Amino acid sequence: PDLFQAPDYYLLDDLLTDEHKLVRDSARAWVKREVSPIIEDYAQRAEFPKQIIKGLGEIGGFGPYIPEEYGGAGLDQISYGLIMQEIERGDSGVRSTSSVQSSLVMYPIWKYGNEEQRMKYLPKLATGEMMGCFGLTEPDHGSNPGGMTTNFKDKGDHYLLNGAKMWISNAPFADIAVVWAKNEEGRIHGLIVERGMEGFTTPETHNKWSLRASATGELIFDNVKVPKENLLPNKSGLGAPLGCLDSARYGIAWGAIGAAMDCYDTALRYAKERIQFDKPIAATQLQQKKLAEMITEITKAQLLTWRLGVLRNEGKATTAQISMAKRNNVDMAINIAREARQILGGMGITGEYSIMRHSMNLESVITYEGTHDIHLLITGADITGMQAFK
Ligand code: TGC
Ligand code: FAD
Repeated sequence: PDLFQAPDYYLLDDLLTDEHKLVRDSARAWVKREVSPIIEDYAQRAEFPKQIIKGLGEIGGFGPYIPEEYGGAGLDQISYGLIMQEIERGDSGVRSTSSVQSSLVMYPIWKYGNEEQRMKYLPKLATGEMMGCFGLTEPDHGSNPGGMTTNFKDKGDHYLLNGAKMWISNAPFADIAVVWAKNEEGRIHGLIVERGMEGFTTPETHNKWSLRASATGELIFDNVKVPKENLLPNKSGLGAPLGCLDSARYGIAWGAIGAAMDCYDTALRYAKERIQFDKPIAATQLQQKKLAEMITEITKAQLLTWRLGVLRNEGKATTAQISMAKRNNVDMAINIAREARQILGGMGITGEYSIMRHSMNLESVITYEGTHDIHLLITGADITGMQAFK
């Protein structure tokens, strides 16, 4: 009874295994207990609640699908998605921390790293004892990361790294950064840069109106000497970071459903209790239209995303299919947050309820990991065979 209500209009639970439901319910209970009571305060103060890191690791929030031999939870893609849904029901910024650690730090070390790198980093990242961040975006290269100018030179016994990354989630407190940079031939490679290396700094980005409970910063490399063993050897080219994004975007597609559910759930309860003109506002056609459209859109997104999860379990999901789900679901969630906010009237703008925080958070989610426009262009290129970016 103290769990969130979970809209399940098309009995999606019938499509889940007992393991899926167990994983989801424990994540849900943890978010309700550890995140929801404190998150508004941290968001207001623009601070990341570091005390939740250990718990995030325990519910499988760090590397849910990474094999257990490396400390991961060894779960399938649907369980991964359900964990993201439950975390983002609490806050998109907390889900960001989980996405970055799992799909943008652990995933590339697991997929593109050697056995030594896997054993050195993955078990500690899985528990949260070590935290990571992912540096792809630069001040002059956001949607077009292939144009990056961050670069490294081979100095015999080490690499010399120079450049800067911007808008990096977790940067201010991360112990390591997976950084994408070009070598002397202009080929993109991933390097593991560790806090404490001389010339490496991570200034925090202040005054955000969105994702306030997530720490964002820059990564600055001023002649940083990176040991040669820190280069990820098994994949290079833009496809390497884009492969990580496939995994993170899939998680965001599920996460956005969680934020939408929380807004819908809050608005439905409020509408049933709020009396104006001597009747609940839920009994008016205008508010019913809003609520009915919300549950319709949530249900469509759930089915789309569940199917995508099955395709990913079978190794068949394409980048363009993932783009469609990320774009659709974040757009769905941001619209629901806006409508739900209106149902609460003036109360909707306060921190007493989670809706305004979700609404502001989703402004980042619709921009990061590929903007709303870029995902449309990925679909456009896929169905026409013609790239419109360039
Ligand atoms: P394009 O020519 O299409 O591709 C370059 C090379 O990459 C290959 N490739 C992929 N490989 C693996 N997985 C994928 N998903 C791939 N997509 C493409 C492709 O085959 C090609 O290989 P090759 O061998 O022929 O060279 O590249 P493009 O330069 O035209 O760019 C395409 C575009 C615009 C779609 C891409 O650059 C893009 O997705 N831009 C958006 C950037 C973005 O999403 N940045 C996210 C930064 S990280 C972040 O926001 C984290 S927030 C996390 C949080 O807090 O939760
Ligand atoms: P731009 O690329 O400059 O885009 C500006 C506008 O132009 C957008 O509306 C875009 O859709 C549009 N546009 C761009 N190109 C085209 C085109 N060809 N055709 C039509 N329209 C176009 N990055 C990381 O690497 N790691 C992180 O951890 C990370 N975390 C983030 C956290 C937050 C809170 C935020 C806000 C961003 C984060 N990012 C991160 C960066 C994020 O991925 C970029 O902001 C995003 O990719 C967009 O890049 P940009 O901001 O430079 O916008």
